[in-house]
Amino acid sequence: MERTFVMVKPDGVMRGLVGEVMSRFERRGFILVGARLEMLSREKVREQYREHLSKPFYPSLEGFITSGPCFLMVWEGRNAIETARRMIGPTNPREAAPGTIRGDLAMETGRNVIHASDSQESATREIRIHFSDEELAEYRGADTPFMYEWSD
Ligand code: IDP
Ligand code: MG
Repeated sequence: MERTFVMVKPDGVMRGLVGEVMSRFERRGFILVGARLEMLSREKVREQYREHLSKPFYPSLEGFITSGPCFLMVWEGRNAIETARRMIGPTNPREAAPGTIRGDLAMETGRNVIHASDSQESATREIRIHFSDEELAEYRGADTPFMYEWSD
C-alpha cells in the first residue's frame, strides 16, 4: 500500500500537538510504519526542502525547522499521499478549512505545524532522507479489515 512522509514541525512538537496529529492519522485509517523525534541537521532540511532553496523565505524556513525537534513519521494507506495532503490543508492556515490540521491548529504559513509529502516522487525521496528500511515496519493494523474493503 502507498506510503507518505509526515512531519510535525517544531512549533507542533513544542505546543504538545504530536499526539493530536498522530491520533488523527490513526483514526482516519492510516497504519504507522515508522516514527522518530529528531533535531534535524541543516543538511537534512536542505535535502527535504530542496525545491525551496532559492526562495526568499528559505533562510527563515531552515531556521524555524532547526529551532527544535521534529517528529518524523511514515504512514501507510490507500491513496496515502493525497489523503494526507487533504487532511493537513493548504500551506497558509488562514486559507485552511476547519477540520483540517492546519485549519484547526495553526494561524500562519511560517508556523503551520505539519509537513506531508506532495507527490509520489517526493514521498519516496523524503522517506529515504529520514528512514532506513530497517526502521520501517511491515504489518497489518488491527483495524485494516474494517477500514479497507479488500486487502492488498
Ligand atoms: P507545504 O508545506 O504546504 O507543502 P510548501 O509550498 O512546500 O508548502 O512550503 C514548504 C514550507 O515552507 C511551508 O509549509 C511553510 O512552512 C514554508 N513556507 C512556504 N511559503 C512560505 C512563505 O511565503 N513564507 C514563509 N514560509 C513559507
Ligand atoms: Mg511542500
